[in-house]
Amino acid sequence: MSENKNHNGYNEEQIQVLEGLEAVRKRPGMYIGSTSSRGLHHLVYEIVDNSIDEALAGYCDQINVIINEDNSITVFDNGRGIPTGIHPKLQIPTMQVVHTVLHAGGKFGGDGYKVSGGLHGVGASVVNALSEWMEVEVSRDGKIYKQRYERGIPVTAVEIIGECDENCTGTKTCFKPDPEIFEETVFDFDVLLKRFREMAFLNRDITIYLTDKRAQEENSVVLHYEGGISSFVEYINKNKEVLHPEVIYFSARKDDVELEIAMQYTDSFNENIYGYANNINTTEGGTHITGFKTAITKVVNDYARKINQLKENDKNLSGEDVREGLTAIVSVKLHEPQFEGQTKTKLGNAEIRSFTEAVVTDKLSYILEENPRIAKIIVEKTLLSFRAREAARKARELTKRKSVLESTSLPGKLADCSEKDASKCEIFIVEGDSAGGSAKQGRDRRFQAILPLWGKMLNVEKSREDKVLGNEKLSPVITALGTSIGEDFDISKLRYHKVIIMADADVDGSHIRTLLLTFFYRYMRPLVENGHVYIAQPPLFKVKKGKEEYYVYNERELAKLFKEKNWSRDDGNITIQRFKGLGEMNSEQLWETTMNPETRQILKVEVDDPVVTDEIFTTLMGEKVEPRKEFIQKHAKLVSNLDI
Ligand code: 28F
Repeated sequence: MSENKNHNGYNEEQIQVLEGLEAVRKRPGMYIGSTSSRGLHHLVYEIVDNSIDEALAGYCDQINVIINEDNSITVFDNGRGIPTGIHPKLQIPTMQVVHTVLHAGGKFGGDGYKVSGGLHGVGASVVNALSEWMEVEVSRDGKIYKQRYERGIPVTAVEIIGECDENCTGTKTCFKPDPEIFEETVFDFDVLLKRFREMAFLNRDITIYLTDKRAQEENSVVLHYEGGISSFVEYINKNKEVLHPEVIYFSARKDDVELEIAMQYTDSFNENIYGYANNINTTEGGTHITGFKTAITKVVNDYARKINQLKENDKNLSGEDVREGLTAIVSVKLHEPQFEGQTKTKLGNAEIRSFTEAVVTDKLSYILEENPRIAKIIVEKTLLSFRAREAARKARELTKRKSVLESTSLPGKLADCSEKDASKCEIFIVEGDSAGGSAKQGRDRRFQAILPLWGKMLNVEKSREDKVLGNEKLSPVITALGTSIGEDFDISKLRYHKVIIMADADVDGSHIRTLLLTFFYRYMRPLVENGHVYIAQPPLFKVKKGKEEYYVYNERELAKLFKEKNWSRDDGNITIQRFKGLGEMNSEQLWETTMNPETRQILKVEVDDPVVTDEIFTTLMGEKVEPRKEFIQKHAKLVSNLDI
C-alpha cells in the first residue's frame, strides 16, 4: 500500500477502486446489459457463475440460492472459499479485491474453465457496486471470515466472526440490489428456476437448491440431473412426439476441451439446436454448431447411401432436411472461449469447428451402425422432409408467377406507404376488414402501411413450408415483408423495420396474435430476434365525464384514473365504454390511441430464453392436448378476465 494519500486519506489503489465503482453506477447498462428486470436477474447469475466456476474447477458440487423476504438474495456454495490472505499486489485481502476491483473475478486466469466470458464476466465487484449492501462470508482454514459493503464500498474490514471445521469450506454472498439503480427489485422465481434448471442440466455433478422465502408456504426446488444434457433433451421434448425413445448421447475430451452432445428426433417440422460454451447459451451459434451441423449432414447422407435409400446419382439430402424435427444440445467447455457477435454469444474458436466435426463424424456414424432401427427412422424422416421440400420447390417452379416469394406484385390488400427507407417504415398487420379500413384511413401514409388479414390462419407449428407458402392468410404477409422464410430468409430484404400486429383485445384477437407469433418465430426467427416485431396496444376503455374524455389501456390504469380524479364508480354521469374490438373505434380514435408514434403504446416482442420460448410454442400450439390443458389451468388462475 503506497503511503502517499490524497487529502481525504485515499491512496492510489483506493482511488482506482472508487473510480471503478463510480463508473459502474453511472452506466450500469454497460456492465449488466440493462437495469430492467433482466439486468436485476443478471446480478444473481453473476454471483452463481462464481460458484459454477468453482464447480467446473472440481471443488464444489452444491449451490444454494435463496430469495429472502426483503428481495435480497443469498447464494452459498461448498467450494474452497475465496482466499482471505493479503493480495500480493494490492496489499488488501483477496476476498476484498474480488468484490471491489473491477474484473478482478478472473480467478483462474488461463488455467480454469470460467463460465464468465464477454458480457457474462463482470464478476462480483459489479454486483457489489449495484447493491444497497452486500455481505460475504468465507469459511476456510477452520475460520469464518466476513466483510460488509454498501454500494460497493467496504464498511467493515475482513473480520473473523467464528470458527468452523477445517474441512467445512465455502463462500456465502448476500446482497440487496440498489433501488436507486433498478426500477424493478422484485425477483421472479420462475426466471431464476429456468436459468438454474439449465445450469443443472449442463453440469450433471452439481446440485442447485433454489428457495423462495417470500411466500407464506416456502417454495423450494432441488435441481440435479444425473442424465445431464440427455435429460435436457428429454425435458425440451417432453411435449413433443419423439421418433425414437432413447436420446443419442456422446462426448469427447481433447487437451482442455470437453465436448458433449445429446440429440433426439421428433415429428415436428422445426429444429431446436442449442449450443453452450462454458454454460453460456451461444444464441448466435459459432464453431461448435457449424462443426455439428456439417458432420450430421455428412453422416446421415453416407448412411442413407449405404442402405440404398439414396441412389448413386441422387443429390445429397440438405442440412435443413437432416435437421428437421431435431432437438440437440451441443455443450463445449474450454479454457479460453472467444465470444463474438452482437450480443457476445457466438463462439469464435476456430479449433472447435474441426474438433466437433471429427467427434460427431466418428461417434454418430458408429452409433447409427450399432442401432440400425434408429438410423432407419432418422433416414426416413430426412427423406420425408427432402421429398416435401422438393414438392414445395417444384410447386414454386410451376407457379413461379404466382409464387409468394418471387412475385414482384404486392398483395392486393396491402395499403403501402410512400417512404422507401425500410428503417422508417412500419406495417400494421390488422385483424379484420373493418379495423383494416379505419386503420387505412387513420394512418400516416408516408411511413405506415396496412395489411388487413383475411381467410383461414394456419397453425404453422404443425405444418411444413409448402403449406405455409400456400396459405392464403400468410402468403400476403410473406410477400409484403419481402424477406422470404426459413433457410431463404434474408433480413436485408425487410421492407418495414416495425412489423406491428394489431388485433382485437378479445379471445379471437389473442388467437390471431399467437398464430402470427408462432409463424414469425418458426419461419422468420431473425425478425423476432432482431426486435422488429411489435404488438399494438389498443385502449381497453373510453371514460367520459362531461366534456372530459380519457382512453385507458388496462384495469390498473382505470383504477389509477379514478383515484387521481377522486371519482367513484357509481358516479352517475361518468360512462365507461369497454372496447371489445378495434372496429368500435373510428379512424381518428384509432390513430390517436394506437397508431400515432407520439401517443401510442406498442410492445416489442423479445426472446428472453430460446429454450423457454420453444417450450411455450410447443405447449400452446403443438399436437399434444394434455400439456396445453395443464398450462392453461396453471396460468388461468392469474388471468382476470378470461373469456372461455
Ligand atoms: C456465493 C458465490 O463466489 N465462490 C467462489 C472461489 C474460490 C476461489 C476463488 C472464488 C482471485 C484471483 C484467485 C479458492 N482457492 N460463490 C463464490 N469460490 N474465488 S469465488 O479465487 C479467487 C482468487 O485468484 C479459490 C484457490 N483458488 C481459488
